Amino acid sequence: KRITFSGIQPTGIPHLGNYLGAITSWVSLQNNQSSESELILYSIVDLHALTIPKDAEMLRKSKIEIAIILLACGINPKKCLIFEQSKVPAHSELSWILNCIIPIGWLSRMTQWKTKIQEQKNIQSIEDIDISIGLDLGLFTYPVLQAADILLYKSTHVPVGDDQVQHLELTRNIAEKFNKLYKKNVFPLPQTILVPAKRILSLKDPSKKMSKSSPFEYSRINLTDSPKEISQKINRATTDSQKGISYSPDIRPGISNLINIYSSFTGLTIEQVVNKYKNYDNKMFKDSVTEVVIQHLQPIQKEIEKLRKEEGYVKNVLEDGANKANEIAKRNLNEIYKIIGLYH
Ligand code: AQP
Repeated sequence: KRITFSGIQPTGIPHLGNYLGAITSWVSLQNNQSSESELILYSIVDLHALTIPKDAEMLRKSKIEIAIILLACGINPKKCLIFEQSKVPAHSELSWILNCIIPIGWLSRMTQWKTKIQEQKNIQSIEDIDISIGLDLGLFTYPVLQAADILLYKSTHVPVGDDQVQHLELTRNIAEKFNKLYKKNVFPLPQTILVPAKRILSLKDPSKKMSKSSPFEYSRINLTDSPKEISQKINRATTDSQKGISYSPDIRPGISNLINIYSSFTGLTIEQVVNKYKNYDNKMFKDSVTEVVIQHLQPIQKEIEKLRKEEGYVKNVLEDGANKANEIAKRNLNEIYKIIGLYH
């Protein structure tokens, strides 16, 4: 049976990275299900959001806003389960069990916590970061909870952005270790499903990914940004002074990022985009990117406005999703508790 799981953190408004790196593939997976027996779960992972301290009221609002945005982007609760992670306690319970079999070394190699600490503490080189730097345990063990999210449902497929590839590899290692330890094939090894868009980069500093939690508002385009904001942010995006438009992520990361965004929205290949715009200057190309982004986001934004007036419906969708997810999660956790000797 094919079981797909993915999550998004309610740490702010989803941006183009979340959209092109994850949400679009969530929608197409949901629409291209091959059989009735397939199961798809999309979770608003609020427990993960606690790894970056948040104002409680903001977190509450953010969760509803994310649910609205997912629905507006085309997530259909008739075809998949959409739910809040904290409404399914088995995520935390399995996470503890997995914590007990994971060496600290596996986690210390992960780059996500290092990048977050680097930004928080304004450290120049990622090489200078180790676990003695004043790191919260939750941020460090984030990938363990993520593995629990995935393995709890015995997921076989996980659509994520390029930035999560390392965590998925770790999840497979954890599943393998658990299966070996208890001599049972409990967890399938989940496959990573990557979208062609790969990593969308920060408009301010294209050596970093576009991120909800970056303090720099103009580093990202939120799905709710007005046409004026989109235009201002793209115009301000860091590029270079080289003439013409060419794709070279190492040498011209800023321009290449914009080409990637344009290509993802239009369906044109990178090559086709470059051919079309090679003689444009940066400003003219930025205008074209702006136009495409605004045009694409317009219907989504209309739907967001509509759903904002239907909060009751959105809450019902989440409750229904959590009820169904809980049923599966409890059954699987029960089996795991028996295998490891907690239950008879
Ligand atoms: N810049 C990105 N490019 C491509 N994909 C991305 N994703 C995130 N940023 C990019 C993908 O979006 C999904 C949901 O991400 P998340 O909210 O769970 O957490 P994240 O990966 O840590 O995303 P952010 O925006 O950077 O959030 P913060 O700043 O709160 O940590 C994932 O599948 C991710 O790959």
